[in-house]
Amino acid sequence: MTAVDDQPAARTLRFPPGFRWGTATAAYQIEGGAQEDGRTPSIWDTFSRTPGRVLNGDTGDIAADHLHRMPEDVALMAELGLTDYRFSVSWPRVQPTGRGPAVQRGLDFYRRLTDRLLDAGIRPALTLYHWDLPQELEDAGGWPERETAQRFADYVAVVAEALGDRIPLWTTLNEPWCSAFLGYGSGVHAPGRTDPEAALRAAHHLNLGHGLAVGVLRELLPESAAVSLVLNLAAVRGASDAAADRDAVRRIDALANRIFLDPVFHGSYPRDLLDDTEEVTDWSFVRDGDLAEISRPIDMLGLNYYTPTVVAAAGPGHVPSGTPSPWPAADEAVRFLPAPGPRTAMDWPVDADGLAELLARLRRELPRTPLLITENGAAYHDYADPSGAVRDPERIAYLESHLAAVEQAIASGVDVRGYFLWSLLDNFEWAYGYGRRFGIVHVDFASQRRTLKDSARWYAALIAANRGQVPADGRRSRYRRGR
Ligand code: IFM
Repeated sequence: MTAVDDQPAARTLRFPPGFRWGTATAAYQIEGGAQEDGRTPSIWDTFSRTPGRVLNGDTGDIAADHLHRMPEDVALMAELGLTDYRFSVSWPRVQPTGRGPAVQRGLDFYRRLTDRLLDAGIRPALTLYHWDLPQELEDAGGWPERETAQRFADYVAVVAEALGDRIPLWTTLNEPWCSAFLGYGSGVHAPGRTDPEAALRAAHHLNLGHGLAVGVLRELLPESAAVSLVLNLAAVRGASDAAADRDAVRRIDALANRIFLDPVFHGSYPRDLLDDTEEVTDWSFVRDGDLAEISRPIDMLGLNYYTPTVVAAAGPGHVPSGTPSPWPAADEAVRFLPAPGPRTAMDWPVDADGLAELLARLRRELPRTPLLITENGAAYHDYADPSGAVRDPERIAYLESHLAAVEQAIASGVDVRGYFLWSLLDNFEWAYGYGRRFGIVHVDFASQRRTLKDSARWYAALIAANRGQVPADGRRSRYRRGR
């Protein structure tokens, strides 16, 4: 069965043979089963149970019930024609206290998932950390403490020993910027701390955890397995070309991008970052040998992109917002401005040029590193109409414009190997709970019924056209109705 009838993809977006067509998810956002098989709370269980932290008091207790519906979800992926699927392992499900031996029942879920994917001809891409730190490790200090990086490396060994023979692509961390700066700076993500120094310490220890994990993976995985890191790099633009606005861009670029890119790819922290933040920290938590560890070579870089960031110099009379900032030491100096254009349900401007800008930059700066788009997508307030269909033309337009940017980037020489749409299923969107829907598959959270949205059919048609399964002649698609 396929999600497309015999009609072509709506546009003749063309990608090289072998391009990976995926979707991405994360454990806490879809799995549910929060108390099953010996799983203990992660920082997100604690945070979501804290009144006022998550919209409507939602938690990931049940989420999209993927823990129990995994076979159905893999069948959906096969129906869409996906070649790849990116998921994350829940640390507290496989190593509940963040220390010691693995819980086999926890690991078994990921073994079954991997086997199902491979049986369906879908390549698994495994992310080791997508924000669900075991609460016990947070109680011991969390990512601001060096010990957490070592705990992470030990957990990585547990997962690599169990699944190393079957997973071709491994990612250490997903979006360490969010873990460090939203988790410990602005506090809008778990664990909800608001301490600029802790945020910078966390960023370094996440980098260190990544480097230690790369070392472990190189030791335990077959040579054929690829190792990567996923960053949500910011496409930072200045409000004008004035020197002060350019300096605001430089400052945010250091805190959003170069704080990860420089140590990972060049073995150093940017001088301007250290200078900008000297009133917050002296960076003495960076020890001899750390940067060598962090800069172990990786095989690929994953880029997550949603929307650009526009900044200006704060200027005279600027009053910082007064709410805790995710940008250490930048609050007094930088103003954030809305980008123009239509917005998604996250209130994020739709702007595919930002993706093009980042890809061009990565080609200039890291010409020998293959890239994957590991997340890209949009939230809209989707619902099933009386006929049962879920119409999401804005999401299709969003995806089409961003995939067109990727197509063009490849044509201009950027080495992009694949695209993982965020997300397969509607899911727990962190502080927005179930109030934002990113899926191309609609989930009715009361019944857990899955319904393909129009965007899923559009994506399936595009994949089929590119995999040579249907002709792509530019005619408008007709998608098979209903499931
Ligand atoms: O849902 C998140 C995902 O977990 C990480 N990247 C951004 C997505 C949308 O906010």
